Amino acid sequence: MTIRAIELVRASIDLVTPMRTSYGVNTQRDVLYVHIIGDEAEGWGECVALPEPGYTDEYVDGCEAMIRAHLLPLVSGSTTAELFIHDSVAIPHNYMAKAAVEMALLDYWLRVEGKSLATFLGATQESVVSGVSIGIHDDIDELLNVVAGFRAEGYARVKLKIEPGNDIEPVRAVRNAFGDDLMLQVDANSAYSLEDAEHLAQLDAFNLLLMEQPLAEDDLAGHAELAKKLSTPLCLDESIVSLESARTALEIGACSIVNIKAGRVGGFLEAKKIHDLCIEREVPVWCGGMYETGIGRAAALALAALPGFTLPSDLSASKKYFHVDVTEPFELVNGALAVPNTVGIGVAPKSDVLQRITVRSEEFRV
Ligand code: NPG
Repeated sequence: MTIRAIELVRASIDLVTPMRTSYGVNTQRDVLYVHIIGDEAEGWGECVALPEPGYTDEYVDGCEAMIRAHLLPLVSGSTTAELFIHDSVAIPHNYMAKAAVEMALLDYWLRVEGKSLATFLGATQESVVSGVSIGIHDDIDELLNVVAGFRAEGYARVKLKIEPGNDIEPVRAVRNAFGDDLMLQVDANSAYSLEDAEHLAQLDAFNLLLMEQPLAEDDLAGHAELAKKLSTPLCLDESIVSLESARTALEIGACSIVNIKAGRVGGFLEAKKIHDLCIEREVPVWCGGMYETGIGRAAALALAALPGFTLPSDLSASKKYFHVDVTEPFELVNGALAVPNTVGIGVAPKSDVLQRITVRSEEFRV
């Protein structure tokens, strides 16, 4: 049952649609995998960091350096995910780097144990309702065509990226074109300030499910102030990096909905704690996305299947992101994705695809 080696694999996989947000344009998914090789099993983790900092201060190259120099030395032949998280507390932040190692350890030991990640986390749903996140479009007719396409594919919920100058009009156009029964929300990725409160209040007219992260990641007080001026529920994403930050945000009224991403909070064990806190406080949660390949998507689906995840996720079908996914593709069935129910994360990379997208890999004996 001993872990013998850990491989860091860098791969590059083209995105079907270059995604533009208030941080910039992503045309490729430059991804880092953590691959654990043991006597009886293998485990896979996917680092969700993007090529450049922006969404948070982490980025793929930085995560790789952090994992190689400071996190892999914490892993011995018998290190479990729980022990790794305990020992890595001494290293502040670096949530996405830690989460990638934790995920690989969870996959490895759950395969040894013969248990699925979904069962381990306490999943109660066999499928997860998929929403779709749509980047900023300058042309409204083009945006309406994109929304129509996803609606035709069966997506139950649409999330529109917004930024100053690209907000009220596109939201109004989508609401008018698709009617009130379309579940619709917006994501600002911190593009606004408290001075924009009156402007943002115009969005209250469109019956949105939520407004995600309008202000800066560290501005919890500002979000609490803004929440008093809006009827649209505020949801935090970038601001929620741990159980403690989730507790503080809820205590001061900075949000009434939480977007949970295991990669942003340092792993699935912390993500479950945040879920459990939100259930206790009757705060709805949903699972955000980070353009994961099938490896990360499989694990995120197990998390999104917990009972408190009552709002549609950003976990869309593989073909929204990649022409060929690194695992068997996740496909939308009745607006939802099936939760993997076999041991570990339930998937593994297809060796031919992994070989084709791999840029470089490095193996470390444990
Ligand atoms: O479908 O996986 C996906 C992407 C969902 O919009 C999405 N992610 O802020 O949640 C976000 C957003 C994002 C993440 C944007 C990272 C930019 C970087």
